[in-house]
Amino acid sequence: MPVSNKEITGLLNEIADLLDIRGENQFRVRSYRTAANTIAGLTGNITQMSDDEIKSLPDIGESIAKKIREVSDTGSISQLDKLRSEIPESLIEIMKLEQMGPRRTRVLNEELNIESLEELKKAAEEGKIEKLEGFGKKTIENILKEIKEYYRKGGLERFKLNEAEEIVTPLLEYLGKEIKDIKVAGSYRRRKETVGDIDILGTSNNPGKSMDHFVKYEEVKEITVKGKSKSSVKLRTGLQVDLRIVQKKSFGAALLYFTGSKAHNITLRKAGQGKGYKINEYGIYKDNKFLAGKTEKEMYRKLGLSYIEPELRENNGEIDSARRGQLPDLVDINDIRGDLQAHTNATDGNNSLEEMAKAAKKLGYEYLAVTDHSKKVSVAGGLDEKELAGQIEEINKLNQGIKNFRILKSVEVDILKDGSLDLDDVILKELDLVICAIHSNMNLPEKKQTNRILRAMENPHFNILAHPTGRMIGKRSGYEINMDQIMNKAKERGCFLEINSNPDRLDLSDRYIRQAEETGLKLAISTDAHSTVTLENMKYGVAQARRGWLKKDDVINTRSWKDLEKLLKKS
Ligand code: DGT
Ligand code: CA
Ligand code: CA
Ligand code: ZN
Repeated sequence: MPVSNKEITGLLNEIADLLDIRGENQFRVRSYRTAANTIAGLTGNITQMSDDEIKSLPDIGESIAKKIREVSDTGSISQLDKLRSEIPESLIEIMKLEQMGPRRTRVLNEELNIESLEELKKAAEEGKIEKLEGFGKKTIENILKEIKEYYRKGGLERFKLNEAEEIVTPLLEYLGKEIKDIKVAGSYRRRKETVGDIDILGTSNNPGKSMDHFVKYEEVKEITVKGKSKSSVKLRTGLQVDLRIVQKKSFGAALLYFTGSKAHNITLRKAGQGKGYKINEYGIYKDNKFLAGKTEKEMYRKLGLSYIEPELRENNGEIDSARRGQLPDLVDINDIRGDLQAHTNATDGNNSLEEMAKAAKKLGYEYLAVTDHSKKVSVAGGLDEKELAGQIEEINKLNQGIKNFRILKSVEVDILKDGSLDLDDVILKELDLVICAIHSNMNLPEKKQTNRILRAMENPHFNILAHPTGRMIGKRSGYEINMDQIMNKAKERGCFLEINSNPDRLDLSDRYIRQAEETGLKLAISTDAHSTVTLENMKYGVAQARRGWLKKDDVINTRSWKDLEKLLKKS
């Protein structure tokens, strides 16, 4: 089997992280990340391409091409092995905390000589970190919380949803040959941003044989438990998978139980107790009499509740709402009529304007906003006013040739440090919509960072705030900002916030999405695609929106362009 694109992407990103911890030149660090990005957007396996083809890819030069060849020939990259041996393991552990990432790890290492989680914890508790720029009170609290969790679980390795999906999809296909009614439960089914392990349920006439089949899967590295009703394995990727074979009459009860969340289950059980019911993974019982268990729907019905979608099962009031019959009718992927953030090869995307538009149309969309970066983001080759004007012209031409589809003229304009926008109003005025975002000075103190965004929203052309918190899942926690103020201002100014569907971001969080909904602020779900392939990430953004209780009407890109256009018009 050739080394997969994903493995190579992982290795290149790791090189970038390690170089970043060491404080190497930022252009060099970034060159590995952009190369990794390019590879992630490819459809075919990169190791099957010729050297010349590899070098002709955007952002992949001679030196990185060599490393790709090295890993495909030998399975490793000597430079990475060297870096790994030079940088203390304990420092890498720190970097992997969601709140930390390479940048913050370096700062703490340089300023306070912190080299381990123990030292980090001590410095945080003693108030030493607060004095450094970019570490607010909230951040430090979160760091401490994360360290506690780390010790509790004996590690933090969680998989991002897309990573898990890539591993789970072929496994399900394999299991399907021997096992019936296969269904993934757990956090994966609830569509959390990351999953700790995978919980699979199925039924079988011959459980022994089914379990044999499971543990013989070629990706299994280690069998932890093997029984007739439950087996657990660790895959080569490090992901743990639990498989349970259950009785048909208990399938719904098991699915409900193992989908969780634990907090949802506990509240549900309490609700049942009020009616004299006992609920477990086999069914609902009263005085030892089996009342329900075959499907989740009948379980909920028996409890006097309407069906609760898995994305809502976090014990955030969904059970009360279900009792009152007031659960929201959640937005669905089929409601989405267009994508409002995508990049082309005019800046750091992989595909041309035309390729992106065609791919979006093929997904059944009516429109796609092309939102290349502005000039401040020079590493991505951001557009200046003149270049953007050129792109506008190109879009006008292309739009004449495409039927039932419209490329929206847009830009992802940088919000500069003082809150002004990176491009002249004269050109912004020509666009269908303007997406605004922060890509620099991410460590400003809360007040400054918040005011920067508030001021930007004063600009009459500001439509959508992209990746509003700037968090990167597993890497950094986002800017220090006052979200109440930002949401209120957005509402007052007729601006919208984005749910960025990139599985590395999923920005906003479910909690902030819910807050937006309660504020009466509508949201856009966008992919921020940098290739035709990643346009398909919309499903992650929609899942995130559902986790934040959004209905179709709460999402602006469920509208036709005609209706959306009206919504974007500002006084
Ligand atoms: P993860 O794997 O950390 O991403 O999160 P989950 O939610 O998949 O949790 P996991 O794999 O530990 O367990 C799967 C489900 O099983 C969980 O969502 C709810 C249920 N469950 C596990 N342990 C308990 C428990 O002690 N009590 C109750 N009521 N349910 C539990
Ligand atoms: Ca799980
Ligand atoms: Ca589990
Ligand atoms: Zn961006």
